Amino acid sequence: MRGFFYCLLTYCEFSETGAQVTLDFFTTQPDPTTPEDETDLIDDTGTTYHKILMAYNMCCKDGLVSVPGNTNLGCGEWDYSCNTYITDSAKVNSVINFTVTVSNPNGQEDEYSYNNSYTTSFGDIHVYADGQILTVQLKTNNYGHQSSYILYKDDGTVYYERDNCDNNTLYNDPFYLNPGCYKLQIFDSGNDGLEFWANPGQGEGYFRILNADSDILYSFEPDFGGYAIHEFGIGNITKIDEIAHPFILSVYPNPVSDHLQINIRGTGNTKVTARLSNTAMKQVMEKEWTANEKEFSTVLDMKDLPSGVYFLQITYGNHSKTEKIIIF
Ligand SMILES: [Ca+2]
Repeated sequence: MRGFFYCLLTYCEFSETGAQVTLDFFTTQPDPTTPEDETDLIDDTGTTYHKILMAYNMCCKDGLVSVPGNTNLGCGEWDYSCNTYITDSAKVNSVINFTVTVSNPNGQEDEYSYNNSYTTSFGDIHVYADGQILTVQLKTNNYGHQSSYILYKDDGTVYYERDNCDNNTLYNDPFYLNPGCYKLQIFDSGNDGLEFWANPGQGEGYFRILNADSDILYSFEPDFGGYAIHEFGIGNITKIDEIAHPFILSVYPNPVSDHLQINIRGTGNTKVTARLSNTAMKQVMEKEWTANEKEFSTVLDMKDLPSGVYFLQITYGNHSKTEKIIIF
């Protein structure tokens, strides 16, 4: 049901003692500059305010309305004044806190210690096992041109993009992703998602992630408005040495018909291996070089390979990255 339950999760933790504390609660609806509510917390040495989790629940002013020919219900006008804050301690486990504390600033004793700590909260993300092909599946509705999606790598660069979609078409895009963090974002230029109760004329669609056995690992809510985001990790996403010793890889053009240019920037003096596999994970090419300098470039000849999707794994010293390559 579209927008029936907008909620804001706010996590607060207080351990300081001192003066009375006033908390202003903000939501993104309807006006983020105006506090939705205020609560005075009286701080005394005997009281610790701990793990207060609030959700803001809007009321439907007009009552639920039904749309002829559609079983879904919606609200004609929202009432933002109901100010119903609920606490749900069961949700605390889904929230992870990251706290930064400043100590001994400039090598001196701090004159004002009350602002030395800041806590922010974030939700856990999906982590999928590495070493498997994940398929991003998009089924468009009657307005295929409104749908597009982008798979981003953790550095914000675009790993893959699909747009110019046809109507009522099923797209299956396989990815063999290296361990790391990714963001999958779907867009709808009509701002009414793949499905919306008030626009039954656009038909139905879906957007999801499947494994090699066609099991659904993740499914986007099709009523997502203008866009929806799924952030996820592959494999061991806390592998520190991958972050500490990266190498920069660029591979182009992609799609490629004959010559694939590979450029690497790293530490030099290491072995470089290129392994090319098809979507059945059968290796069709392996090459090896030595990078003597920090900049390394080479060209792979692809023109004798059948057209299709391939995965190019570049190993640089102890680290590797995989790029999806399309040969046409
Ligand atoms: Ca749409």
